[in-house]
Amino acid sequence: MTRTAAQALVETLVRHGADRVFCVPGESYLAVLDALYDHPEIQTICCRHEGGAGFMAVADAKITGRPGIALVSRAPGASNAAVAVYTAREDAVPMLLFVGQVPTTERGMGAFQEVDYDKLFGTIAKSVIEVTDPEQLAPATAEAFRVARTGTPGPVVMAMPEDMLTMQATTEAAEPLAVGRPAPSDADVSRVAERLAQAERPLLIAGGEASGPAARRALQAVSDAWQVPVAVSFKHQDLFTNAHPHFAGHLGYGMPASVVETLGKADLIVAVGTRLGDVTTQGFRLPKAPKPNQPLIHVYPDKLWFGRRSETAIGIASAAAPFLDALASRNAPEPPAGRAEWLKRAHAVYADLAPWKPVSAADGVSFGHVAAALAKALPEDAILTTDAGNFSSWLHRHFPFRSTNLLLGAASGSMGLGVPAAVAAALRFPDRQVATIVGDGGFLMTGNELATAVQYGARVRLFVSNNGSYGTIRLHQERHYPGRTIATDLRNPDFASLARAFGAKGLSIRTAADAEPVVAEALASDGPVVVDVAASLQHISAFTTLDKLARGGAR
Ligand SMILES: Cc1ncc(C[n+]2csc(CCOP(=O)(O)OP(=O)(O)O)c2C)c(N)n1
Repeated sequence: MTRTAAQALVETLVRHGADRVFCVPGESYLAVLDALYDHPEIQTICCRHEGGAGFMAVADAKITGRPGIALVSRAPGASNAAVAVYTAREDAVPMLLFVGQVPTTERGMGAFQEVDYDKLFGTIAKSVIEVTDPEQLAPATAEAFRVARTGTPGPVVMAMPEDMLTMQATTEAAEPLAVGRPAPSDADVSRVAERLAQAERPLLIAGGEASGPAARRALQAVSDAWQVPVAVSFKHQDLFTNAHPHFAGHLGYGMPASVVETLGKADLIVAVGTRLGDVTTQGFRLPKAPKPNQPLIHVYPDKLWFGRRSETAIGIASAAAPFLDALASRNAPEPPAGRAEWLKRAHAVYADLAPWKPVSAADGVSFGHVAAALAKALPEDAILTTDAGNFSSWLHRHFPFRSTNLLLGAASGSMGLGVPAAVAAALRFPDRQVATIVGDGGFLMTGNELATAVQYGARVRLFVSNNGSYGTIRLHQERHYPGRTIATDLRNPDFASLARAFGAKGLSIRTAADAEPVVAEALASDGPVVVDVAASLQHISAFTTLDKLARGGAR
């Protein structure tokens, strides 16, 4: 039986278990859309901007562990989607971006909306494939799934010339290719067990590759059995229950110097499922690059990262879950005498920062009131999504994440993920609470996807920190160019009215006293909700104020 290449592509997606794709339609890949029409087992979510569609695919991949899929039109659509491709690479998330291309007969002629995707995505995608032979589209798609998931997961861009898509293909839809899931050898685990048994002050740093439910359970089991404190990498604060006495903090932005000082006293670091990036290592100081102050054991599925930043004593090419499982099942000996004291010191890094003290502000509500109200009201399995900006400092500082929560943020630091990630999460989990915190800057970048939430009934709760500023950049201006504020003031719409115009519920938090009742009302609502928070700019982050900055105060 023959089929068009586009039909073979969609059948291949079905065979790979794809059940949802995010798109903005384009004339360049009409044949794929038409093939999707015949496959209702794949839900096609029509978005409002390719950045939003791409971010939804990134978030969906973070949730399911399978490649997130976005389809976009040629050059203009592809350019709009680039931020999500970059984020998928930075966050090591498997993603497939299918892009239309001009007909093969016009390729190289500078045709309308022709672009060389190898060049456009060359440095941000893991791989770029342009398929010109209709017989190859299905097998190339299977290969794209494999590449996106192998080693360091990442984005694969598939360019599809318009005429190729409608040509007949005799090849069957392609079956999934095997993806190796590297596991440690017994000898590897023994070497780690020996070092751990001897260390007085070990520290485990867990990252995003350890975010599946099995890895979370095994992480807890290792920490309990081996009496090891656990710090978590940037934007992965949900991997380990923060209130647990072994939790040693979130290695994100804004951490006081004392964090590196205290945790840097570790005499062994075991990094699992993290690439030990710049933010997590607090500027390549924990562990120190290029030569750490203590032996570093690095466990990651891709050995490319061993020794790349910091000298590695032992590198184990393994996924987090099998390594942690194997380690948890070893008999842990009684730890050395100083261990209990070390656990206390490591937990104090988090515990000293975490308590929230209500503050009053003359120019609005400190966003800490919202974080505190969310902490009080959200159930244990709530999903939180964040955008990039200072408002997130209150969440990271004061929200006591549990390993049953799911936190979706961009380690790439890209603004714009928060709202699309909420839509993707609410579609996956219609019965769980999905709360988003986003700035007024980020909300007007991809908040248009509120329309997508309304259209598909995604129950998102979006809390907008309306401080009238690109606050993060304002903070940097205050530090480096005090009194010379430029291009950071924002004049905003009333986000609650805007929400109503979209067909969502619009609420407002105007005073600190509004925080708890309005959060409760938002969480009790049936459909999508936007809460406009009149946020204080004076309280510019959870760590400082404009007045302190003006006095040359730290942070
Ligand atoms: C796509 C993108 N553009 C620009 C930046 C630079 N940037 C980082 S934070 C920020 C301001 C965020 O403002 P807002 O969303 O209002 O949150 P706030 O910092 O005020 O809490 C900007 C412009 C970025 N990280 N990503």
